[in-house]
Amino acid sequence: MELAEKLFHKSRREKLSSMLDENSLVIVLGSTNVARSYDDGYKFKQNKNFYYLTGFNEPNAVLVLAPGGMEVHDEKSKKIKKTKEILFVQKKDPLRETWVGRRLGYSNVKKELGIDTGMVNSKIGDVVADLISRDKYNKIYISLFDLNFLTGEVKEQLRGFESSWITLSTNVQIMDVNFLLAKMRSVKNEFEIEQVRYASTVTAAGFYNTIQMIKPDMFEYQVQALLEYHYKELGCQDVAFETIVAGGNNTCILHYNTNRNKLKSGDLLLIDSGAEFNYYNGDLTRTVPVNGKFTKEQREVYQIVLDAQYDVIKKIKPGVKLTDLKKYSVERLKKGMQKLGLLKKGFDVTKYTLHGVGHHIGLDTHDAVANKSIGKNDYDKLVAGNIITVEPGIYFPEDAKEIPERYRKIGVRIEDDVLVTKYGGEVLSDSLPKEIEDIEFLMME
Ligand SMILES: [Mn+2]
Repeated sequence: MELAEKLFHKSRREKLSSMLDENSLVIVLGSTNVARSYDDGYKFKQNKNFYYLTGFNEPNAVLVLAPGGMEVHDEKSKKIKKTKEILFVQKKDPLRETWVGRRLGYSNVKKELGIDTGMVNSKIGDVVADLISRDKYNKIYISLFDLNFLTGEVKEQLRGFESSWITLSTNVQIMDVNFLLAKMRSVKNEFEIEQVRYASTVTAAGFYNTIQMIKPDMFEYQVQALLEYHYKELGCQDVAFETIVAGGNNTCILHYNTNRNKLKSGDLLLIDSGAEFNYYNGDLTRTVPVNGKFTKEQREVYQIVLDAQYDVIKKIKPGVKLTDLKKYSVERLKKGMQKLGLLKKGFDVTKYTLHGVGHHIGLDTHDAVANKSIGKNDYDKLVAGNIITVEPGIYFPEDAKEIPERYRKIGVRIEDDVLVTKYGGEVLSDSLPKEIEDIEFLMME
């Protein structure tokens, strides 16, 4: 692992520890493999909170932190060792490694990852039981969600911990660690901003190269193939989420990713996709005419969405509430629709705008961060270091009888990734055109 990465993950462990009492114990579970069918598994994806704290990308691993220290039996020196962090990893296994992939092994944890102590994951149950029996820790932080979905070898090991929960809970506060990590993850530091910037820039380049090649009668999945080819070609290892390539009426299905239909001349095509770079995500949407030329009605609806998007981005700065941006966006879209005479009295505009104006983005596409205002905590207010998407949309599906027919089958969404800085919003995906003339020019033969 590169030094910058090592230091980043170390800084996250230190930050989390600094938020806790001396008598706290934190247990963060990594992901396990998930079955796909018969003997085939889904591609391994690490638990994002675990990745944030470790940068480690193998299954069946567990991180234990004790800000006030813990004493454990050291496998290397055979002595009692005082440490603040232990990473439990899979045992070295030459046969399994030949079939499935290399394993780091506990003895390489410190050198490779910069985490003080490495241990084999078969010890996790005994170590946790031993630490708890010492009556030193009165707060234990763990993710209930991850514990609930835990399978495989670590699950077996932690069974004792789970069954001692009831007697443990009268003396020890058991709390969810996700809340603390969600607060931390909402503000990105320089290292993270660079990761998202890269993912977003590659996503923009992938869109740029792909949009030029779109022709009527292509299949949606063929557009997807081009896009994903460019992501990998430009150095991103994966997609952030299942790519959405939606033609015609499919533009009105928000998370359509079947991608099996043929694109028809005269229809719109909505592409919502992102590249993933070291687990950090981009997330962009462009809506383009399949044949390279917007119709009058498509153009009218598109311009409303584009104007709203520009106006929302202009409003972004520290202190502004994300929920207010949403209200403002819906208001702008509503005005645009009224101007075109598309909103009859009594109709609820949100029937056609469907979703909010955006979300935080980072290790998760819809980033698992604190984003609400509850009590004294106001995470709805933007601060410098947040990265959000801005993605207003209007959707008139073919069965929207109250909308004139020529406007139906038109779904338009335009999405960019925006970094909140103290000066305002910086659009990370600025290199990708979105003006009508620029898109038509890009699609010209
Ligand atoms: Mn999005």
